[in-house]
Amino acid sequence: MFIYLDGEFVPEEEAKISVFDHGLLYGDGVFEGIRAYNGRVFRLEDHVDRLYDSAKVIDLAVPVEKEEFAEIILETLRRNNLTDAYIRPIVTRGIGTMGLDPRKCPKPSIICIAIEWGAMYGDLYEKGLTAVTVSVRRNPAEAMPPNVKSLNYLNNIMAKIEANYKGGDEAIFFDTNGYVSEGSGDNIFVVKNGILITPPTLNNLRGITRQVVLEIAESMGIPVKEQNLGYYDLYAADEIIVTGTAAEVAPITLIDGRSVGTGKPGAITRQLMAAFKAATEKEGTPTYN
Ligand code: PXG
Repeated sequence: MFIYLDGEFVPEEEAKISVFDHGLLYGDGVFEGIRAYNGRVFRLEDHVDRLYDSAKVIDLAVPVEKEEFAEIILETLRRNNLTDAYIRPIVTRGIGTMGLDPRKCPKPSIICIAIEWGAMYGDLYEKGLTAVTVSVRRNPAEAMPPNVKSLNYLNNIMAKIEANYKGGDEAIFFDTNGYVSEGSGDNIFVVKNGILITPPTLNNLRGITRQVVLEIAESMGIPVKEQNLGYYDLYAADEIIVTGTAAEVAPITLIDGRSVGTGKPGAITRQLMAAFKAATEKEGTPTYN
């Protein structure tokens, strides 16, 4: 496996960064999670845009232009002969000394990893996932905006740990106001009376899969709403869906011990899963040619 590291493709064993990189010392940096299907990178431009927006918000100047970054991603796939892959671009604050002042880090590092990674939830797409709501709250936007996809994922990891102990496949966060936020690594939708509803993106990551699902739903004539939700809306939902680059479009059929709807993936969920799969098979930036 070859990893892109600051201008070079190096074998995985040689892909090392300094213990003084503030990405390690402070979680100071940003990343993306992207998938390629069938030799095409799905929504490449949207992911690159979001990476640069995350970087901008933390005052991190990415040392290459967006077009070059997109090319680094494509070339990482080519060097590894991948057509279907999970891609992880990372920009760290770079090497500094102790002390959290980013001015100590003159040169950000760019890393790009691409690996094969199949469906994250295996056979659960048929059966549905078990979700649990967790007591840990999503970082409020006024503290650390969930829209910054930063290298500090401890808020999400704390939620995941809680879900693990409670026996859930995924954790569902509330925000500090008690509104539904998102999963530990995916966005959430509910279906109620034929309407697809998802929270607005102040208290969660503006997911690219979320956006694709909203577009697909509109094109299929499924009514959609962006609206704050409470735990009532989860327990009373006809269907619940989580969406993410890793998770793709996945049904939740049990939440906090309650069956969702019939306890099986619902009709709208199944339509959206199929349409999403079709989109990934035909859309995207070609890697080869
Ligand atoms: N919310 C959070 C907190 C995420 O981390 C999403 C929503 C969905 O966003 P996209 O743009 O992917 O639809 C994410 C994305 C991993 C992994 O390594 C996690 C994500 C994406 C890729 C890999 O577990 N989360």
